Amino acid sequence: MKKIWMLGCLLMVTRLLAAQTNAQPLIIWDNRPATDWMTQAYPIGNGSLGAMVFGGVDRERLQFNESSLWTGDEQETGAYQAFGDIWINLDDSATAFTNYKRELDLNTALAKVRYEKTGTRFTRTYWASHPQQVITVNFTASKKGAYSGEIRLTDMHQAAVSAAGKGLQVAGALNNGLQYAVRLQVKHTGGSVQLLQKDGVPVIRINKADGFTLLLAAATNYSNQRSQGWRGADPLPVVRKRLDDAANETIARLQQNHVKDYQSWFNRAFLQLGGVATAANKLPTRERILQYKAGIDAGLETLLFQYGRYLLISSSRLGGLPANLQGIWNDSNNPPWRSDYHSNINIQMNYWPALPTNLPVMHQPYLDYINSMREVKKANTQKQYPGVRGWTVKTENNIFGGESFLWNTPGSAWYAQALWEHYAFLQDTSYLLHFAYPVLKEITEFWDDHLKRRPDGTVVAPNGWSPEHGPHEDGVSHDQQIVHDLFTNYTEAAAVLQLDMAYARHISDLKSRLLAPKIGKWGQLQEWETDRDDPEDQHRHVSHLFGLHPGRQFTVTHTPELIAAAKKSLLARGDASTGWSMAWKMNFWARLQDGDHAYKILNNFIRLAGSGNVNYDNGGGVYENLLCAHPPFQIDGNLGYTAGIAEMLLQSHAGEIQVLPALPAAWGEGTVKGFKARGGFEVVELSWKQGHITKLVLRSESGKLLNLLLPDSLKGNLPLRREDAGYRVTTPTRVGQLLSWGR
Ligand code: FUC
Repeated sequence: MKKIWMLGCLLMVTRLLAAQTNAQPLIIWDNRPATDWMTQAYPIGNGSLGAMVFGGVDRERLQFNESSLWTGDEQETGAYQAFGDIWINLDDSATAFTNYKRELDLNTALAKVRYEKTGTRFTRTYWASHPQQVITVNFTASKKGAYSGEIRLTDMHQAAVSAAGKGLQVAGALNNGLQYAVRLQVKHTGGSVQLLQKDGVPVIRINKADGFTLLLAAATNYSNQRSQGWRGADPLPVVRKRLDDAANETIARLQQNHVKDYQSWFNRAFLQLGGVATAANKLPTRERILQYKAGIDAGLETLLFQYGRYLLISSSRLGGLPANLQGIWNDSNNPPWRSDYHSNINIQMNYWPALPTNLPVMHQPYLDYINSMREVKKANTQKQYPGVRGWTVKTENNIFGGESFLWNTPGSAWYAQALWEHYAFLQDTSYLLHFAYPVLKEITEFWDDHLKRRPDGTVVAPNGWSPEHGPHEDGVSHDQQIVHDLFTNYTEAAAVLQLDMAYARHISDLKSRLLAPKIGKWGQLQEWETDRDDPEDQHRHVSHLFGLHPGRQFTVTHTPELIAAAKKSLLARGDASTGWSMAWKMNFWARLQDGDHAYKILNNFIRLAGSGNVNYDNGGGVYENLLCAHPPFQIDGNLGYTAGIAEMLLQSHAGEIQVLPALPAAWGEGTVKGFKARGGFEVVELSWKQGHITKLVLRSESGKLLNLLLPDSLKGNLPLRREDAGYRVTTPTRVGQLLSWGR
């Protein structure tokens, strides 16, 4: 069974490799080295192995991570750990450098540092290769013999560094028994390389090399196969083999393989907003953020959009763990919120852009994670709610199933949405049957058992908490809406598969009795059953609008009264906020189909945040390296921003595809390629000028019925049928069929 859907997965991968071209420059850059990890260094990653690049001229530092280096176990949450650092000290620190540039190119996933010293040009190129599973740093110079210096490796858990062949190695274990290993090797041209002992520690000494390359591999014995009790193979032989394989390739080939692999994902979605890239590109990113003005630097808005996709590709790969609060990048053994998996918005938001922006394979680690948790979570749930079927989760989660903080009962139902969405976008029935449905069903069973039936016939989620404020009580709107979403997804899945029809009818009946959303005394959508919403409340969580986004209970087309109430609530909550909260608000305003308001939040998001401390008082924004400042850095904001832009330009949650549903006036013209819509459709091209669509080409990937709605203002010269809501096309399609309108 599992094999069939794995095959489906592979076919999907191959089919999806058809690339778009990203012609525009997408570069984050600076004219000085980084001194601060969180706000300045640049992230590179291959899904599990990652590093932050500082780019110091004489003192280079690469702080590296591996996604499974975690303390904790099935009970204790523990924390995601920093792995170690590579330090490169070059001898010639007395000579001044000029023409320094440090960049991260999103088109190639290569970081680069360039500078000059007394006429010699020095270049470094950094990448984290997925095909090779190594981090590579290549040092070249325009003059022979230009490099002399020392390279050290340090471990964040103080295990001893030993010499290994021509390189350095650490093999250690955490207090939970998790084994880890890292190996660093150097290849060089010209001059010589030797291993020395310095202060009792082995270091690599480089003497007058023309150039050299560092190769680093790191792994742990973590396995997400529950049958092995989380403990897999000894990581040291794995790491050794990866390094040997990489060392046998030429550097040019290593780089080519990396760029090709990365682009096979990245190039699948293209976005250009507001005409051709602006001159702002010529400014270091830090200054560009400071000078950012809405309506002028659409290039920066696009850069941030693509950065979200870059970060997801770099932190979420098939077979690996999902992106945590900081993706995979973390320099501390005691990071904020453990750099964990928070189930009350954060991990979910990480995956919002994956399907709409054509990265379905990057979505899979999240689904695999959910799947791998089931047995542990069932056991934990039994302890809390004896006798129920299925499972749910607490708010803070690790990679072993251990969890902490409060029971976040709707957490599992929110996870279930991702399982359904993967089907909704890709229409892969084999995946739905073999992978998603069993999980959807057991989560549905939990709620079937857990819900409270009241004497008046209404059904409520008991003892909930609207994250993260207000009383603990029954029927909290957030819980009601998430359960509503789960039941919708479950019954639709059962209908597609024609399975468990009697049970699906029972769930459908239960859904119809769920305490319904209420409109309160100031016209707001009530956050609780009691009409107690405070119009002054500006809490960052806006959880009672789940049904608007990412749910689909409230839609402009089908529930205009609830939409009006949701708008009231959102206006009261205000625009200023912290990182992920702003990103969520962009998505809300997109779903309210108010493009100008979504754009206003987007403008607030592009604001240089100074401090890396946990401090919400001054609101969120982005750092110089464009990582989202909650603050501190949390990757959810970056990924939610990307999803927000996708949501402004294409929607498909209401049973129809809506093109440019929330286009702000500032984006008078633009082009989108490769975005995906539910029902199995891809935008081959969508172009607009002066707010009017000039070209729309869709490809049917599923052969399903196309139900397309275009607003009046965008009718242009398209042959469409007029309806109240706009212009509609309803037509059967064939797999692979292109449907086009306009010039
Ligand atoms: C939730 C939020 C916090 C933070 C944390 C990781 O609890 O309320 O703001 O994002 O997750």
